[in-house]
Amino acid sequence: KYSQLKVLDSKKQTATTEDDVLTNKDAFEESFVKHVETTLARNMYNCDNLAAYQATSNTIRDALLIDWANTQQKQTIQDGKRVYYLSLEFLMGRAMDNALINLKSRDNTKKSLTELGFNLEDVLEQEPDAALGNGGLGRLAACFVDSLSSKNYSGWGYGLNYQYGIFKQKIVDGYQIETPDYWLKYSNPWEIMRSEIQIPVDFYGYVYEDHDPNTGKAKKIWAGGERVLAVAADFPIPGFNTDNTNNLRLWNAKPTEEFDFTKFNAGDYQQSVGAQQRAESITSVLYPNDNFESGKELRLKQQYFWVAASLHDIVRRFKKNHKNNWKKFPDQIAIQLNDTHPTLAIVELQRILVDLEDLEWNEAWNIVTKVFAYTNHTVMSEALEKWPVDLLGRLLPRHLEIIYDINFFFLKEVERKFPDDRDLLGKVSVIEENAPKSVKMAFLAIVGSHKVNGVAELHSELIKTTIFKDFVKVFGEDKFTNVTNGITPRRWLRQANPELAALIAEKLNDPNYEYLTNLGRLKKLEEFVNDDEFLKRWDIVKFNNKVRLAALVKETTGVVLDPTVLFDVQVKRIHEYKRQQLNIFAVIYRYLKIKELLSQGVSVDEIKEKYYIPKASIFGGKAAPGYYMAKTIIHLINKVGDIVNNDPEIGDLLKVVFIPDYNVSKAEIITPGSDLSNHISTAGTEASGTSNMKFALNGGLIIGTVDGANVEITREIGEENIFLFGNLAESVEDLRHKHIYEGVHIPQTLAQVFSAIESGIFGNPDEYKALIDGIKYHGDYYLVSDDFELFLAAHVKLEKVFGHHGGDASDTDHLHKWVKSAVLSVANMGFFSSDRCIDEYAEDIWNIEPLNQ
Ligand code: F58
Repeated sequence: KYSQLKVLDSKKQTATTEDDVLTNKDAFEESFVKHVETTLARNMYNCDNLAAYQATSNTIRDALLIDWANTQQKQTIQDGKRVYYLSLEFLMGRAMDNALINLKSRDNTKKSLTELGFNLEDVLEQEPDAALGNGGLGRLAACFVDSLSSKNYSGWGYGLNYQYGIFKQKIVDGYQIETPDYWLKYSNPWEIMRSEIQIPVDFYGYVYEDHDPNTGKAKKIWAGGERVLAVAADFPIPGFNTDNTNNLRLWNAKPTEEFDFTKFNAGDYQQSVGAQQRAESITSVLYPNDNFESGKELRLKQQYFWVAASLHDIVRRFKKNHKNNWKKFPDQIAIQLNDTHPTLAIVELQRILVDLEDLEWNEAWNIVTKVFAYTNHTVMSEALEKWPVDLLGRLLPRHLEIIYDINFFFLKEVERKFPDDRDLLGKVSVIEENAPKSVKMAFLAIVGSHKVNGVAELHSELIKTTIFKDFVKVFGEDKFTNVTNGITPRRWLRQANPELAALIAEKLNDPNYEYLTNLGRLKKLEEFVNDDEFLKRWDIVKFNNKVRLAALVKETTGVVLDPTVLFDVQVKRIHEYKRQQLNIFAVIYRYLKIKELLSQGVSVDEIKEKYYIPKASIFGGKAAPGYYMAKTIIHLINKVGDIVNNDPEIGDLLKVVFIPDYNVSKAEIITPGSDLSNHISTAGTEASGTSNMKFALNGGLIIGTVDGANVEITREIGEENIFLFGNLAESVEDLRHKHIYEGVHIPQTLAQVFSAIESGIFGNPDEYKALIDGIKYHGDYYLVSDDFELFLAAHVKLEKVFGHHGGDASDTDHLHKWVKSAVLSVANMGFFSSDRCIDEYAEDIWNIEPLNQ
């Protein structure tokens, strides 16, 4: 160990030149020019912004790689426990600005680039988003790896390196059009290809029984089938204010050399090459569903490919240090399953230990269940994974046998514990017996894990009383826990909102921005809540951010927004349960009312004064390509925008825009520029939500339902600083029941909206028929009719507060009330740092501690 440490030491010394590029202008420029000339094979005379981005990122990457190598070496020497976060999605966004911030190199890079004739902001714009995720679940994984590094944990992410991330969304004639996101058009400077790390992964084939020649023991052999290679690509994850740099390993699928050799020999060259391409198709595309499982064979292939490669990598690393000392495995390794997508990892580890390493079943299972923990992200049945036994058995014959055995031993145990409860066995069985017979992945994940967590308090309570209640009976309460989600303040405050981050740093007397890894320190902002000078500065920061957002809206939609009006934002995946339809219906109602007032001769000024303050409704988000209802909602929003924005009578009283292709880098502009954001899901449906945290941390107020993390946000920031409305989760079931048995009551206000749509003012009413009929005649599952007027009332209340903001100076009661609420919100958002979440996982679930630096 001592000699290894010396190696580390000497490495540190050679590292200084690379480190210089972070803080020294000359060193940066020298490296920049070198990369332009050698890496890019260009020269400084024809170096455009794209080349400047590539040269800059290669320069920063060189420095990052030193920290990364040192960290891996240090972690190996310390040989402590490491957590592996298995997620099918990592929605990383852009890497460069984040690296500059975390490495404390932004100022030097900006200055150096200016000297070289470039503008840092323009250069940053060149980077494509790494959009390897759909929404909240994928972005959570990205925040978590940032926190693992920043809080000095040893933690790796494992995922897939999709060639195509989430599709790009275009709006044509008001309709969503999907185009492929070929994000690797230019080489990706942030990925380190590890061609030497290749892991074979098998599919299909058959199982037979053999006997060990030495012991005579029966043994299962999985043979035949098709083999592909998993090749590693590594992404260094820098921490903030620390050298600790973890690894995100994403797998690429490649054909094996001998792939379909028989066909090749038979002279069918074309077919043989075709089959090779099929191998690569495993990692070619991310499935674009949010809160919905499509159950396609290729999806299952992706899942197994990824967990098999990751587990063999983990086991190989363990054996290097600990040989076959399997008892130590759970002391060295924790694996977190991000939803049920990696559940086959449980089965694969049991297979490795029993079939390949010759452990007894119980000994192996004991190890497996100590290693894994499972996070649930939804209670909605359409999003719960189920794999038909036929499909699973064909693709992974040995795994299906093991699943049956796991279930058999589990049910035997349940029977022993609850001999009088025959029903219970059917309720907790991992196998769904009704056609098509299938494996319930969430149940398998629970049985194979030592902890199961939800992602916000309300959600964690709900899973215990609904979808997993029988498992609480079997395993006891303690196995089920809560870890409320969080977001990284590095990206979602410092990077997205540099002006606000700077103002806060100044007020906290914290020139090194240490509060970004100690977010509880925001609390001190409360001291300034009556300081008029401070409130004014705060308001100017918000205004500047609104100007930036207005510029984005102009650029992407052509619509000009007045930055002094209320910016009312709803950006997130489009889903009926998230209720963008509720929002757009309320916008239509507002438009109808304004038109009515105008027709009665009420002047625009009087309307502003007495009825409706001017506002811009800003929407954004993707619909899954096969989700008709979500696409209908997008279409309606766009059509309403066309009519309202081009109505000469309306002017700045109301604008409605849909920002196309909502993604992480757009979120970084939209979030700081919002006055008000909508988190208005039907109570009990949104597990947590994380954009609610982003908006509140950026000084925007929230209108929301009593759902997901809104509940805890309210508790932290105070209910006077948030606009809550709507029916509660506990009433939802009764209301749905009532809709079915007594019919849906449509309030007058909503009926007017429906009539307007049906009259054709927003285009062919047939296009919206399903949307309206779903509410009127098919049970209104998401309770739009029940919450509509409560939503309108919440708006009346909040607009009163906003309308006076910055207004009449004699109205001391209202003066600045909005801004004060914003300050108090930010001051109390410390809890929602993903650093706090990672600490909770580390202590309650993974049993790991931060490394000594
Ligand atoms: C989201 N789930 C939850 N799933 O909806 C949200 O409330 C929560 O804040 C977030 O997870 C993080 O915990 C989500 O994004 C998906 O997108 C899955 C992708 C793969 C198919 C199934 C849905």
